[in-house]
Amino acid sequence: EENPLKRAVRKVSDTLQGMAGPEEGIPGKPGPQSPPVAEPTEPRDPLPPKPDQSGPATMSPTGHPTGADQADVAQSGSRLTTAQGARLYDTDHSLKAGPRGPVLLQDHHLREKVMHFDHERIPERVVHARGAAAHGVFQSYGTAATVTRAAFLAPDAETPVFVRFSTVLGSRGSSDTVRDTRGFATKFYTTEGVFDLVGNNIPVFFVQDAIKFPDIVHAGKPHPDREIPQAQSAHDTFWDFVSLHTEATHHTLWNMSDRGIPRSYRTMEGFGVHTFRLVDAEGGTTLVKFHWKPKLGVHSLVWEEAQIINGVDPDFHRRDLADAIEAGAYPQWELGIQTFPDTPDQTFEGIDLLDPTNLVPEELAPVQPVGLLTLNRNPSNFFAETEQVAFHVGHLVPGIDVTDDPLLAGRLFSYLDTQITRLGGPNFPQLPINRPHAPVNDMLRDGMHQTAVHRGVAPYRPNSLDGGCPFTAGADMGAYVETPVRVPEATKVRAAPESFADHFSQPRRFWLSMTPVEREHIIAAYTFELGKCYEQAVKERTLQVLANIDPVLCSEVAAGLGLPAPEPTVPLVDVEPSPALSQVGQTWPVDGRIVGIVAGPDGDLEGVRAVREAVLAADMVPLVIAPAGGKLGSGEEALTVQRTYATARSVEFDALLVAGVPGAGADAYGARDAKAGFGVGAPGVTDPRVGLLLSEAFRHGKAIGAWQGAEAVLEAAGVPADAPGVVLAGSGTDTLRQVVGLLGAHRVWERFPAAVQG
Ligand code: HDD
Repeated sequence: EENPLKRAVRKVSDTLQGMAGPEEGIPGKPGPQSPPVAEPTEPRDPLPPKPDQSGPATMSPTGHPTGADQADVAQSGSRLTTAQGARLYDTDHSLKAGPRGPVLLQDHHLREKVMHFDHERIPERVVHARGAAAHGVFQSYGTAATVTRAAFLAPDAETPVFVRFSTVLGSRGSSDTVRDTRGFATKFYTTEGVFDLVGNNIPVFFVQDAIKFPDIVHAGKPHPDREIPQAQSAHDTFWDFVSLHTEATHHTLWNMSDRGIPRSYRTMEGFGVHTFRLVDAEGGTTLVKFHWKPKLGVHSLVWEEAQIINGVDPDFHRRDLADAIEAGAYPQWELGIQTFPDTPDQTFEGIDLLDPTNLVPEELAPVQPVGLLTLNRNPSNFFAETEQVAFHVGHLVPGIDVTDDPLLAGRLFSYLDTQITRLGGPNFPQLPINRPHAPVNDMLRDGMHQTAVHRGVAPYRPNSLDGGCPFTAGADMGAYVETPVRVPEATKVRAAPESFADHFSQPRRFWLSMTPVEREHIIAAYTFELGKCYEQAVKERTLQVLANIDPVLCSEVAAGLGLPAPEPTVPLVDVEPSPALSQVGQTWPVDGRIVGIVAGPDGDLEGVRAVREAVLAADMVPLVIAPAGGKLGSGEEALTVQRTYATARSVEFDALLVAGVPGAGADAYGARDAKAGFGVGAPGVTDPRVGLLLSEAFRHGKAIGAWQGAEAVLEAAGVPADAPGVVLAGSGTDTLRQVVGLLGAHRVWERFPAAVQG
């Protein structure tokens, strides 16, 4: 019996295969070889949603009406109508006084159609505008039940979820693989109401107080005069602010690390950032930090790869998430918690838990798994779900409470407030994607875009006219009761606590926890970003900040900028590294990895077929790359081509294999023989696109393999056969076996010249 994941990967591969031809294609989707499809002449009902595309239940589990049923809001009927349901006979021509005459004002259909179109856009999110989302389920292990009474964390609880990932700075249409923080927002539709965990892929934040949020965002967004650059921090205003406002140092360092350019949403960690307070059934409290740990490990792109992807496939992360789910290779994360005693000082091992620029090393407080998140359903409508979903850190359930983190306090205001502009009024909780799956009886009435038809006459308390309904509940009936935390006697001030003043020891810990190759990437990132700045003072001030993290970091970046390295202005603290912060050095599952198989028309088709099967068997995705689209070989055995030399670019693949050519000796064929299929264009020259494919993959530390003499192609691409991570074997499957071994480490790290030693 094939395991579900293998089945799933096989399905995606078959689907991709189908992209080239109608026979195996997606039903109804013409392939390039099929005859053009004529316009249908017979009406039919709208297509039902695919099984994996139905929206979330809009009724509570108890059947309580929480709004209109999905069926009421979907389009129905087979004939085109106006918004009012009147059937139309023509929607292609305006009503005119004669075919060449003026258009008449009385054309109500024209006016309705254009009026609606004129208002199709809503304001994009002021931050996190670019995103992608998916439905899923959260299965509780029950391990958190000792510290929280939250029903969705009880043993065996299963909760529907909707998760939206995002970049922070870019507009809605910006590229996915920019250097930026990523949002990781989860809506749990629990039986006790909605709980939103609105986190990021970086565990610390730029500012300690929400009053500084507009400042960091204004600095990070494009310059107000020319509105450039889009979706990135490589410009003067960003570096101006973070070099002056040194509490941003820790988050900025994470951004400049590989965390700023994730390989996939599926390979990102998520963090709740703030410290929250859990409350158990007896009222006992525990301070907590939330973590999402991806099952596939934490992996990143390399910078050049990220830049190329921005042009080649700006939807790289969005596509990756949707494809994986469509294939059934469901992304998974474990939710984990770090717990700390709820002491009056709210510190742990000297770390102020209310300072959101701090993390607590996992070596000091291990992350304890409490449940499993599986994303298993793509949204059926981007606007209705991904765009209209509204997260809010104040969407809390009994058993989870907030702390006095001043950043969190401001967020508790902002997330409701922003929806008034973005979603046009206070009734956004009625949008299908935002509706709780618990009964709602809220006494909130009327307002813009009200869709509920409320019953009763007395939406006020106390009342007698509606029989006193609705009644309040006690804590024993699941009411949300704020934890009676003692507030220390204090004087009203605009000030931060003394403990918030250390801006450098945590960044230094992060730097010291990195492997040499990760440090090299950080140095390169600072050098790139500051190199994009024009203001000398901004660069010099940033170097001063770097000197306060580490002299090596500072001097390397200074050398790249051609500037002197300053001395630190604070004593460098002797901090213990936290190995858990590094992404390098372990072996991870290879599920869902993309393996490109470069094949020429005269290549070892038998070998390619065997490799394709073996890639699938290893739960990865094989893509056959050939000079042209269509089929390789003929008859039953013909292989479908998924990528051509024109459409393939190395950045899409985690590993590349070059098919051998049977009967040809190493020196007799290949790069120098146009017949081998690698030499289109001038005979005897390797196709430059294949050369680029291989040389790029090599430069980006990807595993490369070739069999049966195809090493001549590697040689022509400038890929040394004896370099680390380059596999040459007698057969395709032998080559693949070794390449899979390399993929577990994500990249062939030995290929990066680690300029700075630990
Ligand atoms: Fe925020 C959106 C995460 C601080 C104000 N934020 C937003 C989203 C994420 C985060 C993931 C996108 C949600 C979605 O997909 O719809 N934000 C964070 C994290 C923060 C943080 C992890 C710090 C720990 N945010 C923060 C502050 C403020 C805001 C301090 C305001 C004072 N954030 C917003 C917002 C957004 C938002 C303006 C824009 C769109 C939205 O809320 O719905 O309210």
